[in-house]
Amino acid sequence: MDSTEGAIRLFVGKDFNVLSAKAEAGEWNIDRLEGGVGENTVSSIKVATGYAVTLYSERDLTGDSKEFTADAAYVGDDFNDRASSLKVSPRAAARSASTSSLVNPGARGNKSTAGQLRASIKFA
Ligand SMILES: [Ca+2]
Repeated sequence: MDSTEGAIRLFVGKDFNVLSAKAEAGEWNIDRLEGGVGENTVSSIKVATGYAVTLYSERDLTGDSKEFTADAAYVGDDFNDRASSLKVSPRAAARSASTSSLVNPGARGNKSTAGQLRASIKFA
C-alpha cells in the first residue's frame, strides 16, 4: 500500500458507502479534491496505514476540528456532514513498532513531498 491509492478516502455515506474523493498528504479544501465531493457531505473515512487526517468544519482548516488515525465507519454526530477542509499528514513515529517496513528512519524525506503538495494548493 502506498500513497498512490490515496492516503485518505472520503465517503458521503456511513460504513464507507459511496466513495467520493481521495486525498494525499497536504492541506485541502474538500471541494478541491479529486472526485469532486462537496462540502458538508462526508460521513465516513478511510485512513491508510501511517497517515493521520484532521477534518475541519470550515474551509481553509478553520472551525471545529477532529483527528482520525484509523478508519471510521462514521465520523460521529459531531462531524457528520460538516467537513469542509482537511489536513493529511504522514504519521511516521507512531507506527514504527508494529509496521517498521512502512516507516524508515529517513522518512524525513516525506516532508519535502508534503511541502510540494502544500505549495501547490490554492485556497480560494
Ligand atoms: Ca462545513
